[in-house]
Amino acid sequence: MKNIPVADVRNFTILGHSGSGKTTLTDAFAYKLGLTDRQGAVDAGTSVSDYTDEEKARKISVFASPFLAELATGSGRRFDLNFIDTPGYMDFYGQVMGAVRAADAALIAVDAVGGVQVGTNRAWKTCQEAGLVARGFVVTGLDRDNASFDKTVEAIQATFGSNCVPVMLPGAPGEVIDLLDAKSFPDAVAAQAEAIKGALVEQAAATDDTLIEKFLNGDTLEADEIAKGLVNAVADGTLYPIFVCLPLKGVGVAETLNGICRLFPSPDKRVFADDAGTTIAADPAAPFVGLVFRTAIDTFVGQINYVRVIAGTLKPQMELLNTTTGAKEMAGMLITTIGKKQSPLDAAGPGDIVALPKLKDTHTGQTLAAPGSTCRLPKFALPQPVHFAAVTARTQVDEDKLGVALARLTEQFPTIQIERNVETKEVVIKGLGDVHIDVAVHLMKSQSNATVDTSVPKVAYRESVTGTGEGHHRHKKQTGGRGQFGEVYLRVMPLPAGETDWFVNKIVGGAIPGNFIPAVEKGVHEGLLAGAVAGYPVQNVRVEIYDGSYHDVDSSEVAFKIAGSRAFRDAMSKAKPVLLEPIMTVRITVPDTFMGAVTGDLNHRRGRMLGMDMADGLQVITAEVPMAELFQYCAQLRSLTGGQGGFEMELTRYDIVPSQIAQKIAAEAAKHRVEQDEG
Ligand SMILES: Nc1nc2c(ncn2[C@@H]2O[C@H](COP(=O)(O)OP(=O)(O)OP(=O)(O)O)[C@@H](O)[C@H]2O)c(=O)[nH]1
Ligand SMILES: [Mg+2]
Repeated sequence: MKNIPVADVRNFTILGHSGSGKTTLTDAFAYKLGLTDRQGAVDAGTSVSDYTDEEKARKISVFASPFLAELATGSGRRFDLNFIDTPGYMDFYGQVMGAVRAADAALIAVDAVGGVQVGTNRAWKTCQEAGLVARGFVVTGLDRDNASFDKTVEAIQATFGSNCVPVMLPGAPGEVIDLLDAKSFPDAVAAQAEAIKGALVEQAAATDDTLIEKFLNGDTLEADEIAKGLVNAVADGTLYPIFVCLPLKGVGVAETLNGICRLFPSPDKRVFADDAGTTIAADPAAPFVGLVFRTAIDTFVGQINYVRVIAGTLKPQMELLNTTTGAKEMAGMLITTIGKKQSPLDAAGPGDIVALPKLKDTHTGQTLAAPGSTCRLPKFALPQPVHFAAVTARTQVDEDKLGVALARLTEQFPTIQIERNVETKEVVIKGLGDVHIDVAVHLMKSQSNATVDTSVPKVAYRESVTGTGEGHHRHKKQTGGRGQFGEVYLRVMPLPAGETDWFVNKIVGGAIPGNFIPAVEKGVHEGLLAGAVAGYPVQNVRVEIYDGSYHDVDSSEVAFKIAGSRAFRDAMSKAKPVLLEPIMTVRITVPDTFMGAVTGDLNHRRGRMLGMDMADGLQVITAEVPMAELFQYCAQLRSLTGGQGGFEMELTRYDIVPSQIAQKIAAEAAKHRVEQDEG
């Protein structure tokens, strides 16, 4: 395959709103390119792109799936084509972020019924952020009821600019019109077609002296000449071509493939730079540099890393250096995948995507390069998790496998975080949505045979005081021989902001001898671990010991420790104690029509509005909401907005839980303590 020059390599990622037809388009491409005998279909579970059990069961894409194919054009020119189909669900957005960094161009699928949606905007923005300049649109779903090509184009232009221009139009049923190729147009669209083509030809002619001469002489420019003139406009983002395709009917597929090959730039046009800003030329003879954009776990092969070759030529058995970690690696086999099918490759050059099985210690986002290289590609920031679930292994056997299962999850999804919370003693999986967590739990079972149950995580509450309280404990025990004696008086109050000195000894006259003070402090410290309200850790308090008494023979460290701890509990319960809860700042992005529903719902969640803004045609609501109210929020937001809303959140501070709710939590905690004591 590598006798194809870099100029004839193309590399696309297919992006778009969920359900906009990305995978259906990918299946149509794969079939047209001869990779499958029959066209795969998402609904029938035969898609070559949504081929994993998770994707087949849910009929949605979960992973970024690449494939490599060759296209022979009528003129005898052969293209080496790489595609990466991506998931539209926000839950799997991490996969999209890898794909946009690995591709030279983005094809954004826009469904002709739904038009421009939140996911369309997100795709565009992700490309902007990743510096992926060459973008185009494929209008899909034209065979559906209420589909409109013209309205879809209008919406695309209204959102992304008038330099989004159709290069194809829908024709008679079962036909499309390739504006560059067609010499004449059907009457129904002639005026529109002539106008668009005229503008495209003019734009193309302006890029080249010979073309402009031909154009001014009134000569007809050939399709390839027009395309050649337009490639640079696509490469530098002054033209975003719009294609039309009816993938389920096989209409427009060949024309779209042909169009994207001639209008989109080759890998030497997307400028990759290392993290020091040095450009990396797409030279097949240069030392190898590649980006790992996805790590997968394959049932048979184990770990597979998908690599986008940026420079050099990768060959089997090549020694490699992971320049991100410094680890030495060895490329064993190079493989290309289409669905479950894997075929060996003997070389991969700039622009190609190849899978490397069984690397030792290499993961998504890292750079692989020739030994001795110092080239490292810039890191990309991943979105923060918004949906949390506590997981519990069902049996001891499952518990033993839990560690490996969780590690495999984070390898495949760098957007998943695992937290072992010492306060709540729970293992919490954090992901980008409820579907993400659900997929994760299934994968733990299917890949690692670990069955886990999930539950809403416990909130890591804290406790503090709002007033001053005095407490006392006299610990006295006479058990045969030597007794135990220690008496402590202390005061608890809020710790003034900015101060750290929390334990103050105000004893005068040796009421408690100095050598027992550390024991009192230890006791108070123990008291801080379980506050007086509901047994949660106490923060931001100052403790002053001011009096006490001792016994020459019976006083001991143990006795003063116990007295300190109990006196603290006594004082805290009188110092207007409160329960504190984590408060998150959330940023919710929704189309205007859902504003009322979303803000109303936030009120029910004890949310406090901080502001509203417009960004990219959408409303952005900023609010503070207690974490306890957000555990199921992503499903709620999806149902409130029909999947059009998105949100992000971060921990801002701890704040006082309203007393009614605090009472319930305290009662719950007391019940739990009794159960534990009895158990
Ligand atoms: N009628 C019609 N249905 C389509 C078309 N394209 C896709 N569909 C259907 O729409 C549904 C979603 O299609 P997919 O190809 O899975 O969409 P997707 O964008 O890959 O979805 P995600 O990957 O989950 O974001 C499936 O039921 C497809 O059969 C089309 O052009 N016409
Ligand atoms: Mg899909």
